[in-house]
Amino acid sequence: MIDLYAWATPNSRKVTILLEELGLAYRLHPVQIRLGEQHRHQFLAINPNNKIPALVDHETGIQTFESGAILIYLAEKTGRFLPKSGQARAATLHWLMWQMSGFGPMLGNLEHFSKLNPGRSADAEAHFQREIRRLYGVLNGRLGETDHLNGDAYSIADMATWP
Ligand SMILES: N[C@@H](CCC(=O)N[C@@H](CS)C(=O)NCC(=O)O)C(=O)O
Repeated sequence: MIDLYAWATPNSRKVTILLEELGLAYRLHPVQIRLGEQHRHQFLAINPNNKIPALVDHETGIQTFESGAILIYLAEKTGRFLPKSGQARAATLHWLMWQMSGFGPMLGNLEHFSKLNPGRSADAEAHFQREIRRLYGVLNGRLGETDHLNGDAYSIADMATWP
């Protein structure tokens, strides 16, 4: 059985999308981040970085956190949605890293400055808006040439980027 610690957020949804696509049984443990439950010591034992999502797989004894690492773990465990070799594997991993290091965090920063704290820093708002426009341009360009980010088939890179 798999225990998933999550809340209704984009990073958590990446993992529930994959678990549902794989048809794996899992228990969902809601971590209410607005109430600070991610700082409880029981949760820090699973993710010392106090962020959701985190996952414990009792079948293998493995526990892991960071949405991208969880996607790779589950894809490798089941042999699905991450090609085993070649260009499609390289592309799945580089688009996944693109989402994890650029698209996701920049959207989070833009939300922080433009939506949740408008007017606090015009420079930060302009900076993140520029960067997000650029990243959407990159994504639009890629999806203009192929149906799936890795250029081959539906993969964990698409599941990471959609939510
Ligand atoms: N890079 C991490 C980011 C995780 C993350 O930012 N989680 C947010 C919710 S989407 C969170 O737990 N926020 C609570 C907090 O920052 O205290 C991942 O992809 O798993």
